[in-house]
Amino acid sequence: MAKGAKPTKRAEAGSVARSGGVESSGRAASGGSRRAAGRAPVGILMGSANDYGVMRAAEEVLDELGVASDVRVISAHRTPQRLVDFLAGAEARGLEVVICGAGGAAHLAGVTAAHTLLPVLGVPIDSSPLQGLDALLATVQMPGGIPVGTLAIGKAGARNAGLLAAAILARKDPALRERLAAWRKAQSDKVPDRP
Ligand code: AIR
Repeated sequence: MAKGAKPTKRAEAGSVARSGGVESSGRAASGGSRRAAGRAPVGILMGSANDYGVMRAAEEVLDELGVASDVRVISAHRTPQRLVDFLAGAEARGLEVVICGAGGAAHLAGVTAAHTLLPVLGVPIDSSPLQGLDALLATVQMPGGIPVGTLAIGKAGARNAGLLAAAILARKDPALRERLAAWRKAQSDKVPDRP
């Protein structure tokens, strides 16, 4: 495993059967995700380990939906070769969607999109004195021809990136689609009628 890659120590947690990296049961998360287990269909990249406080929201919601993710610290600037290496075998490893979170001059999602045909979702991280506005503009303002689906700044964006990745996978996975529908219903049920 590349230096800086997140450990897979939680990969064995739970005993839910998997199919192609997506759990075949609708079991909800029980506090631990299963990173890089088997052929994880979603990659979660972040420019710094300091971004994990935000990006774990993507990992957690995918875990709630029974979708395995491969979580890595990869910087487009500080570890460019690590990014190239990670993406070189991505499709062969079963990756289907890549989520990228970075702050400041956030080029991670854009450079990732330049190196893969997989859909890339970008999460601007609010780690700079500009509170993520710099990362938002750097991530969203891609030149025509290389798309990045950009989410909101910070945790909401990371959570939505996870949900959007699941929605993409659910197009070809009816069981995941059902879990996503159940997740949405549970969310609705939690909203009180009155304050
Ligand atoms: N970053 C790292 N390499 C390229 C970029 N844009 C970003 C990280 C992090 C911010 O720089 O995504 O949000 C600050 O990183 P650090 O490690 O100094 O805390």
